[in-house]
Amino acid sequence: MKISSLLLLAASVVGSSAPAFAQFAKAEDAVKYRKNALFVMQQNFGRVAAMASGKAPFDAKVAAESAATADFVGKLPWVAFGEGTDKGDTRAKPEIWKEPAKFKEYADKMQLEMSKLSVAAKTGNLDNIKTAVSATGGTCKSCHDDFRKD
Ligand code: ASC
Repeated sequence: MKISSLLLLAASVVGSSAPAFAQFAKAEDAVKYRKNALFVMQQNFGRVAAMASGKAPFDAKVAAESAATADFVGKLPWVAFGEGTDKGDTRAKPEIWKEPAKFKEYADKMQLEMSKLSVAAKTGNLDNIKTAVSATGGTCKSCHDDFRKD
């Protein structure tokens, strides 16, 4: 085997045995990262949801921008749920690491519904937005029910 192949092999072995939060300097950073991403997502989703429920005046441009931001930011948290990030300042339940396939299914469903909300918001049609907000909110809730403390 060539030296370069050996080096590649060694790198992949080291890589696969490193903790999943290795892309963050420490587990604490992973927790902060996912919480901040989820917070920014919620703030943007919440703005659109407030318009959908009539609590805020409907502004099609703000709705479209907010939904697009929520859609993008909603893709970010998941990489930060690696092994070893179950402790500290987090409400994440241990079930996340016991049932990773189910957790991923919920996370994927949320991202799918959030992307549909972004499409709906671009139409500028409030009825479409209401339907998509409701579907998206349901995915937030079911994940919190099963995977978040309190
Ligand atoms: C939000 C938020 C949630 C969801 C959920 C919808 O704005 O913070 O967790 O919507 O309440 O049922």
